[in-house]
Amino acid sequence: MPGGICENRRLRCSHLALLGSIVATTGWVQAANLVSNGGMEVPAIAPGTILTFYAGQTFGGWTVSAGSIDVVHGWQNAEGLQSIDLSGSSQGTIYQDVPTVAGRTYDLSFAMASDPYWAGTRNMDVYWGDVLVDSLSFATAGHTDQDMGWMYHSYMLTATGNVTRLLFKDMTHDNDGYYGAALDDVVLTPEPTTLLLLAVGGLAATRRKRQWAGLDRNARYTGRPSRAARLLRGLTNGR
Ligand SMILES: [Ca+2]
Repeated sequence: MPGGICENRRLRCSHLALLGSIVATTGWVQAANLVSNGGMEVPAIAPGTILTFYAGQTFGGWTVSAGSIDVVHGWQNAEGLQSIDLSGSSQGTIYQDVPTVAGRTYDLSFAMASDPYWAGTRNMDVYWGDVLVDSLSFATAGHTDQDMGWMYHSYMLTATGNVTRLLFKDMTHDNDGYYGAALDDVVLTPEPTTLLLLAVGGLAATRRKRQWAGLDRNARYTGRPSRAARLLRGLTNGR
């Protein structure tokens, strides 16, 4: 069968070849989380307990660089069985250095809430390399340890080197240091649409911010399909 299945479907096959190239180039299919232990499930601790890590210590890929944090297994989590209080006994900072490609764009998302055992507002800064991505706050009022009110936040970030430091810093100042921002479900993946959009018409790779409430991290995908998704659908339909 000379030419195979593509012989009489040249246009569609060329589209599929392009799609395959895009997928291969962008890692669009099931891109792995570049963050280790983004769900704060390591180390696994006993239900109803906390485990504190101090500056200079590491846990499951994260390094504590200031203050301390608590791994918590007991309150409602955004994902899995554990999350962290970013202020263990003093305001904590954690980071990890992730492999990146200069010029490439990445999707960062995570869930934020607060240690619910003190009624104030929690603050947290997020850094991507030297860039302050966002300064977030979370009001604890109305939430409990079984109704944490997790909020997801997501950003499009461009790397400038082959390693980028992702850092979370508790900025809660008006408590005694034991009640900080809660953090869970940190996911960093290569942006699947950036190269496609560049290929078909250009895109300024800029930061974007979205946020949504609840425990379903996929909730953000219930909105209108992105331009890239619509283009991909057209390609796969042979149009
Ligand atoms: Ca978790």
